[in-house]
Amino acid sequence: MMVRSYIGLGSNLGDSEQILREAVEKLATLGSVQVSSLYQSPPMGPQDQPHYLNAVVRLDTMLEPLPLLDQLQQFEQDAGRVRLRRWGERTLDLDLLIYGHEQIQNERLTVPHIGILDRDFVIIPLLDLDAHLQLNGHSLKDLELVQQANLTVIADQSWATA
Ligand code: ROI
Repeated sequence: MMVRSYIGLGSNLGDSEQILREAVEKLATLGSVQVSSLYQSPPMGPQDQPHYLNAVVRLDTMLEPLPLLDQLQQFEQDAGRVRLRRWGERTLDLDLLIYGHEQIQNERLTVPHIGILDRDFVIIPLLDLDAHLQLNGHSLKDLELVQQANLTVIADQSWATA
C-alpha cells in the first residue's frame, strides 16, 4: 500500500546544500517526492556549532517503516555521515517524522517523531508541503512556534530539482 511519509533533512557539516540535494535524489528512488523550501536554522543544542540547513521531503512510498528506516540510515552512511557529539554537528540527518497515520514505538523507531512539535525547522517546512497538516488532532499552523520561528529561507521549493 502507498503511504505518505515525511522525512526531515538536516546538515551542518561539509557542503550542506549539496549533501541535501543528493539526499533528495536518493529519496526519489524510494517513491515520489516533493520538497519544502530550503532553510537556514540556528543550532538547537550547543551554540558553538555552525547553522544548519534544513528541509522536509514528502515521500509517497510502498516501503514499510523499518525498511524505510534502513534506507534512510544507509543514505546517511553514504553521505559519509560524521556525528561529532550528542546534540552536535552532523553531515546528514534523515529523520522519519510521519508515516501515514501510524503510531510506531519500538527500539528503532518512534513515529510521529518526538521532536516535531518543538522544532521550528521541522514544522515550517512541513507546512510548505501541506498547509493544513494535523498531528494528534492539532493543526500545525496554529502552533505558537510558527509565529516565533527563527528560520531564513535560502531557496524556494525548486532548490532540489533546479
Ligand atoms: N538544530 C537545527 N537547527 N537543525 C537540525 O537539523 C538539528 N539537528 C539536530 C540537533 C543537534 C538537535 N540540532 C539541530 O540533531
